[in-house]
Amino acid sequence: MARLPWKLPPKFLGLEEQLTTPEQARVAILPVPYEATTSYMGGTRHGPEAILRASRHIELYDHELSIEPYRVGIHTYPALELTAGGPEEALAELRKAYAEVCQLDHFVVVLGGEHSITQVPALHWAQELDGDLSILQFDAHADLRDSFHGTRWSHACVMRRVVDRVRPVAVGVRAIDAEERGVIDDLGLTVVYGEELGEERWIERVLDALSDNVYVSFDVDFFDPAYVPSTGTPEPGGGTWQHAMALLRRVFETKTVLAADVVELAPIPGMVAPDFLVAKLVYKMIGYWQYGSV
Ligand SMILES: [Mn+2]
Repeated sequence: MARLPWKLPPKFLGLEEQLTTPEQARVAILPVPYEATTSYMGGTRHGPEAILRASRHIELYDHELSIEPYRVGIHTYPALELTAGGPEEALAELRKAYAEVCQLDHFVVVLGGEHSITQVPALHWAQELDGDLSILQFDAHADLRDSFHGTRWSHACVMRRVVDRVRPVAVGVRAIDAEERGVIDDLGLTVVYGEELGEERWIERVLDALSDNVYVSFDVDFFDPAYVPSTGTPEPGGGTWQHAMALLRRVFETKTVLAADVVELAPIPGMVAPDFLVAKLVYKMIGYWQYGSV
């Protein structure tokens, strides 16, 4: 029976069994198709599945790094179905699950789902490191509102929920309100706005602002909608693939990146290029992590 062509549960890259067991793998993918507070276009609950599907078509050799990053082994967990009983309960479930997953010592990449889930891994690592952590936030938005559409647990508030314990350094920001501008100024947060991407020393500004230990949170609306229109709130004037790669490479080379998430992909049926881009982004991060950790 085992030899019959059963449909397999979706696995990142569609790797063979021996490279995906939790014992063999050094990297783990945790799909969290959570969507509760989306404010404009929905569909981010389909993000993880689209990323996993697209990942099967990625070239496994990374010519930039001259390595085959998949050889470190990548375990893909089944999707976590968080309760629909409210954001606080859902995040509590995620907190428990994330803590258990982290016990296995993998480099864990969470696939969202909406951005509100980031507060769980960010606070987990902040606690582990006794506050010696910063967040590199790729995002069109600052997510620093105290509440949004009546809830403090919205995707638009996620950095405000963590900012007193972990310092975010945001890149690609181009849609904020006056309250958020006030928080940025009051706390002296470093923000690289959309129009500043690619400016002289923009990467050094980010590196200088980050502490040695970094959590990477990648909201795919960082990208210009020309690259990724498939997201909840697409904003013009975003970053390119090259911006993201140039910064990520330097961060993984010079900092200790503990874990990451990639959130807010809301796939558009029939449009595969953004799904593929995001899947490849995850694979590039795994490659940079491996490269940076040798
Ligand atoms: Mn965003």
